[in-house]
Amino acid sequence: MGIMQGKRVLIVGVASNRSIAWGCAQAMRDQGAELAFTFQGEKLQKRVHDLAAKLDSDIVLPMDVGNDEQIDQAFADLSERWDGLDCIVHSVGFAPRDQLEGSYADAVSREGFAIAHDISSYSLAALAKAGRGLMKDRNGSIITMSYLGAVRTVPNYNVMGVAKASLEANVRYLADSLGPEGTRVNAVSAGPIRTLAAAGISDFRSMLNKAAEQNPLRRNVTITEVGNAAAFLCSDMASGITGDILYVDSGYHILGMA
Ligand code: NAD
Ligand code: 0WE
Repeated sequence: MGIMQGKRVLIVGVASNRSIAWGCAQAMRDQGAELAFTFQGEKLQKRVHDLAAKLDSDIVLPMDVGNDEQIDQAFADLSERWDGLDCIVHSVGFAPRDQLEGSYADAVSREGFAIAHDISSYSLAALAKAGRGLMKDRNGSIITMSYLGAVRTVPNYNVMGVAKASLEANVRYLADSLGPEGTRVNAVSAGPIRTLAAAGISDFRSMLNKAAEQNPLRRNVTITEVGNAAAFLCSDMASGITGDILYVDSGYHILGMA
């Protein structure tokens, strides 16, 4: 029997079969979870619908995490299908493209900062609030995806790093707030992976190569490895873990010097 048998999971952030959210969905389905999915924007509807079907799910709901009405509608629709919810996988990040190139002080703007923090950090709290009723008193678990740029500077990551620092603090505050009703909140901090969000980041390939040369395992991580760690954190195997950041990065973050 899988470690997520009988768990109902909402997956937020599938855009393709390379998405980290898709790795989480596959790992959790393998461990026995039942899945529901959301998608951002009509362009992704068919793609996410077809992917969901591969994991035996026909619950596919529109949700832009920047829009409170869409968040409320998605959870209202979900509650018509499920009388409770055990896990939320939040795998969403966004900053306007012009924020992610050049020196931080040159690139950052009030608007870019606001959008990055709204979509990449506040949205975790928004989902936790919207899902609170369905998740209460079920030993539920919420996870999100972070990156080392939250705690160390990474060239060009810029305001996304500031937003990930906020996301990680959000994990701690939500964990303390929702712990009394049995809900745990954690993050996986993943090493670099080629996904749509990474496509078009200039020199992403050389970042992947450099990380793989330097990290202890001498290779990059896969969405399967991130998904397996996510499944663990969402399972009752991790019942004592909340408010924490679990690195799935081939050990890169331990290095003091390469
Ligand atoms: P991805 O492009 O496959 O996924 C990003 C998702 O965010 C997409 O599904 C997109 O639709 C969604 N999204 C963006 N804005 C949204 C909005 N307003 N409303 C709803 N959804 C929205 O890329 P990914 O790499 O799988 O990214 C998932 C998460 O993993 C992000 O938080 C990212 O920061 C994080 N992460 C990525 C890497 C990496 O190297 N790829 C490393 C560490 C952490
Ligand atoms: O979190 C991320 C990427 C998030 C991201 C990507 C984009 C590209 C398209 C956020 N917003 C946008 N906006 C767009 O318009 N990662 C951890 C992957 C990533 O992105 C980088 C990295 C790494 C690693 C950008 C610069 C430097 C390193």
